[in-house]
Amino acid sequence: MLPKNLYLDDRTLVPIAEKVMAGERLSFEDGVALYRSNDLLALGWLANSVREKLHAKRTYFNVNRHINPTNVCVASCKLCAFGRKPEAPGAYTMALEEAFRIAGENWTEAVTEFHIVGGLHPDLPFDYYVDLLRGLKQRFPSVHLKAFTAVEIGYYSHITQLPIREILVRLKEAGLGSLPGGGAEIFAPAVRRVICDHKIGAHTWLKVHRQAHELGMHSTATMLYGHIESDEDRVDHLLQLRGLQDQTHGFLTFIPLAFHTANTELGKMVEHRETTGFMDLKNVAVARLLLDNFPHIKAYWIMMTPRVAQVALKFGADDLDGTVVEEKIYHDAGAATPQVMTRKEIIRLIREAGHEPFERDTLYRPVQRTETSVTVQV
Ligand code: V47
Repeated sequence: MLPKNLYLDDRTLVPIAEKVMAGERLSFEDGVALYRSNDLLALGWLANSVREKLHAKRTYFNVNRHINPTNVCVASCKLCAFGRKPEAPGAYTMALEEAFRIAGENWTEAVTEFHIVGGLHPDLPFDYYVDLLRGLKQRFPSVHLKAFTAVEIGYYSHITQLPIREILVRLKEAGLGSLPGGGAEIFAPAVRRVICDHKIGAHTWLKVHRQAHELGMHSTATMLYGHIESDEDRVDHLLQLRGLQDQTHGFLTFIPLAFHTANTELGKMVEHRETTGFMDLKNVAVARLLLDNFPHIKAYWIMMTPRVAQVALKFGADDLDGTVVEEKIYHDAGAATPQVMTRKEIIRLIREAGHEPFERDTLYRPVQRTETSVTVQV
């Protein structure tokens, strides 16, 4: 029996809605049917019912800062506007002292997380990254270091000829707290060959996260949508993530990422400019429904705009990504969103949606603030 207040315009959703209400796992075919449906309000209603079961009206956010130590990259991914060849205009690499200075700049709101990702630099030794983490940890001991995508970890393994596990162990010793979810893109090999030919494949991406989980670290997962992928590719991607999560339970959150076309080779291959609000909300809702073993779904406001991210809180998302401060990957690709949002602004977006703001650290533990101190409740 479906609840009376659920109105299904698209009757093909009836069996899926019954499964969701009974807490049953959805299949590959169900996932494709969800993507094919244009009954966005029904998808949102269903995803919101799952979200409310898990988190009621609580909406998480964190105060973080992104640091991109270099944009120099040996890969030439068609999806990317951020990477540069070493001699190209705009190429930069931060000296360690510069990265430490930037980390502490405008310290108006004590951050609880540094989110650190960068290009695959041809000349920087692995020790640069170890020293970066160690130096940040020494200077900012209370800040969680969420650093290096699986693609970067795979690259460090390649340049050092050390196994992935050894790379993770050394970075963990230097202060690594968890891995961000970037570089996943779309796992389907045929799509990957076009959009990010030089990147590690799905197998290695999943292996890096599996090994990080086995070493006791958490991580996040992403999916890049809105380019040449099909509904089936997206569902396959989500179910591969769900499969690993069944085994390790190490993923904290899933973040759907909307492709931004400007200054990218891939942008020239697609007909549209940007994804639509409809598509953004549909991806949030479908992710919430398929990823039944992921505790959180994040609406990354930088990518979907604060306006759509706020609405996404009613379509399955329970987390707004943080204050960010300076963002390069999306802004190089044409994002018109601001680069920083204050705690106050994030709280307003959440309250206006009728939700309760909950400041978290990277591991979703509550953060308590006074005028002069920040403490994480362990
Ligand atoms: O891996 C690159 C994507 C990712 C473009 O883990 C692009 O909490 C759109 O992973 N258009 C990096 N997307 C960002 C990322 C992320 C962001 C926020 C939170 C977390 C988390 C992770 O951005 C890349 C790639 O998938 N990306 N270029 C582009 N033109």
